[in-house]
Amino acid sequence: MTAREHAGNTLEAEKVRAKPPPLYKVLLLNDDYTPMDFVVVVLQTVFAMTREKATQVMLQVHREGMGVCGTYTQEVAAAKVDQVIGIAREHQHPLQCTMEET
Ligand code: TYC
Repeated sequence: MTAREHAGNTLEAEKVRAKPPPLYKVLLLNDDYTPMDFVVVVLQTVFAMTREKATQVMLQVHREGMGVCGTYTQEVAAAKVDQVIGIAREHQHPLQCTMEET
């Protein structure tokens, strides 16, 4: 009897056979206009970073052009990208954020 056929265990068996979901990096992009302090607050708010971690990530993006904010499932990554872009728009900053499969 296969795992799929095992009476009463269908859901568990499907879980065992399922592939893990693909993961996505959320990437923050540099620009010349968004204030550094604003980027730090966005990273603390959306990605639950400490002020120190958020400052490190912001400075890496500022110096290197791009940085990783975190790795998430597709839905969570997309929601975080939307949140970052939404907060930036509300404050009329051009801050951009995107996601990429790991
Ligand atoms: N380069 C911006 C400045 O000098 C700061 C900045 C950092 C902007 C990170 C965007 O994702 C960013 N004010």
